[in-house]
Amino acid sequence: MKKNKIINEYIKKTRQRINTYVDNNKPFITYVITILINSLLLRILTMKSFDAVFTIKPLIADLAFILFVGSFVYLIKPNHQKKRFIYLLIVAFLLTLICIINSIYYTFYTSFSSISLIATSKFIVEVGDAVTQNVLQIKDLIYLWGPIVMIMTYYKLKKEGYYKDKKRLNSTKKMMVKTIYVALILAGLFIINLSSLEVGRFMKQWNREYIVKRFGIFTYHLNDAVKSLEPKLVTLFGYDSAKENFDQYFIDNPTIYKSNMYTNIFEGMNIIAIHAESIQTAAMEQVFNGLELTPNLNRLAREGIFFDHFYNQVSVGTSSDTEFTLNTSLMPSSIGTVFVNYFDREYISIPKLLKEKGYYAFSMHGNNGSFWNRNVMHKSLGYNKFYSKESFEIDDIVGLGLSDKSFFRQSINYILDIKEKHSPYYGTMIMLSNHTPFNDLDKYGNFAVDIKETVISPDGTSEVVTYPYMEETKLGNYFKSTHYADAAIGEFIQELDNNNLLENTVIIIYGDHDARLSKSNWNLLYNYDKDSDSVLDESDLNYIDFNSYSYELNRRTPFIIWTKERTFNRKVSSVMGAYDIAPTLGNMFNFKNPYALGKDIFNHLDDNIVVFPNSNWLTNTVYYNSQKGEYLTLTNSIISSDYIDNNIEYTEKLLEVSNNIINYNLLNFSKEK
Ligand code: GP9
Ligand code: MN
Repeated sequence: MKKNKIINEYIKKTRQRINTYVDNNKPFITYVITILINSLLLRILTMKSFDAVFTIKPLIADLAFILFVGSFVYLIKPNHQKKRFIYLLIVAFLLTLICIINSIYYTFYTSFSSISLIATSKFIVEVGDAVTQNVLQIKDLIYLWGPIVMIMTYYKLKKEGYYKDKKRLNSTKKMMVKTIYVALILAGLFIINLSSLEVGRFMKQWNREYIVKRFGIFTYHLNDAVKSLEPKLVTLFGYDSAKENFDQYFIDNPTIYKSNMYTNIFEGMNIIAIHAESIQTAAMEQVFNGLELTPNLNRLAREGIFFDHFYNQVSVGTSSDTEFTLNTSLMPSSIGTVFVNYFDREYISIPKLLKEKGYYAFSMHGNNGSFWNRNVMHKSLGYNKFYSKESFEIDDIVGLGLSDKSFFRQSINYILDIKEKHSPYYGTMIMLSNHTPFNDLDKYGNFAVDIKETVISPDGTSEVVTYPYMEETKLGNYFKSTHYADAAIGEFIQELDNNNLLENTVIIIYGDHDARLSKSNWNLLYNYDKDSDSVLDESDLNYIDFNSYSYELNRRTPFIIWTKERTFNRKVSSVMGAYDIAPTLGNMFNFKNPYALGKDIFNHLDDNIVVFPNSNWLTNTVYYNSQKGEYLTLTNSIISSDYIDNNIEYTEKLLEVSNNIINYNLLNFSKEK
């Protein structure tokens, strides 16, 4: 009885407190609610995602942000109610403006705006275009209802004598501290509920839709502002020493083009480069129940030149880092991502070098053009045209979006059109379907990743016994997805052939990075015990130690050079990095990048080195782990400490010069001081 009374009393008091708070802070509450609704409205109207209504996370993040910036209103003395109102109105107007700008930007780019894009004069015209071509649609202005309601509320309250009430004078600086507390608690709640995927994507900031959907527009822009400042801050100092270091590097390591058996063999031929999402060389090596997992890639690899120890050198920019490194022979940036943060620098790239030789350069991708900021960066890299999602009919979806099969099918007409108008051409086809999390299983077709064995009983009858093996595992799903991607590549090559597009054309295929699956997945593949349907015991004689080095070495992705016009049947097993592609193709197609960090692999089959962005490095004889300061020898040859030290030094210098080139825009010779 007594307990109930206390509870009732408590509820009564809390209710009273809330009522007093609401009564004393009506203008502030109006501000919070209207802006919160505007942010929600933006998510619904742009991404047309009605699940945005039911997602609590972005609402919490928005609320924390809105409360925080609004809280400073309590610094203004309570008897200056008009000034307080003006402060709230200005904040509300600015936040509404963010919604309006994004609403306009989204219509044009199917993405959200970025401070770095607007602030960079080179691209302002583009954003300017977007604004002028999108003359004030009603849906962009709808957000103004917020400030209008605030103004109306202000005058209504004024008329009612609300501001004359002495009670309102209680809300002072103390109120600000309390509001900030609430904002911080909300922010804390929001942060502890984030998944690692959400945190990862937030740090990278490239998937803008995803971030706005999960974090709300204001947190997105806050993060965007910080990310946009990063590259500016690092370049404020140190240009002269960076330039000196750059000059010295290329004196010590000049880019030499020595001729070899492949010099100029493909000069003047078209290039179609297939960016094969997440394809690992290890996947190409898989055979299940007598069936090759990737028969098409395997055939192309057999007939062409196949580099089976090719490694990507990606950092947080994954796909985009490979596109960058492959085209420029530079390393990805150590801070941020080149495609997102350093798109406004000058780069020497394959498209630009080929264009000097009369080529036309294009790229195609079935996803949003703003992913990885490609719509801006592909222009920077020198592609004449980038065909993104808008150019394709989204008639078949696998994984992240338009299926590879449909994408390739639809691209044929575009390529035919390009062929008619331009010759020769260089095209990059960026695949999409084989992307983590590889769970669109019913779309991949039927490819069993189990083990089927025929057992003959003593009475002569036979029976097929099935062991699950990779079925229902993440790696197994990845294999099924890879099988789909391989089939898509096969169909594409066939269609190109049917349309005479293989004539005078070289096909380049590269896996863009590994599938990012954990070590335990691969361990099961290489150490499967049928009887227990699990990993073999380590003491078993057949147990293969798949350790962290094996994992790193297993991240190989295929690199294939193939043309219908000539059979090579060549496998190259020396280690090679994505930065070696431009110099290697340069020798074959006769274009030269004097500031390449990679090498023509055919002149360095024995002494090549693959540098990774985390300063690990790999040669034919050693994998060096710079985090641990230890290495694994890959052959029986004796490794001298000089060999290790020289390569460590080379790696550090190479990474430094690459970062300097990007940060200080050192390839922009027109602006040289
Ligand atoms: C997105 C696709 C994926 O369009 O290229 O990028 P990733 O996650 O592989 O870096
Ligand atoms: Mn990728």
